[in-house]
Amino acid sequence: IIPNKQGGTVLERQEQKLKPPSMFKVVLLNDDFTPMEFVIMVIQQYFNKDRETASQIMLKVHRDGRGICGVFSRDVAATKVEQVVTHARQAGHPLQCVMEEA
Ligand code: NFA
Repeated sequence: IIPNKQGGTVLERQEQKLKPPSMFKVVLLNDDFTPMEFVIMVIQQYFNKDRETASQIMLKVHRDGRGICGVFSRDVAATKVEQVVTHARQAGHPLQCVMEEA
């Protein structure tokens, strides 16, 4: 909206300067206590992976300390983190799940 010399306004087309939405990796972190089977089930349930893929991701986390379960929009990533952490705490496991900008 731009003022004109008659005291009114004119509407001018906005520049299209919208950035694509940021994407976020959802990462599982290793610990010494959460059972491997529990981690495999979590990856299958919350990240839609088959058992083979879930097992590979779990072993990667176990060996390297961390592993990516998926890349999502900010809202979806935050929801996954909350769901995984809530499920783990309810089961009494210290499993950590975090999000980071991709
Ligand atoms: N390190 C855990 C164990 O030996 C397994 C684990 C894997 C935990 C991936 C957290 C994430 N029981």
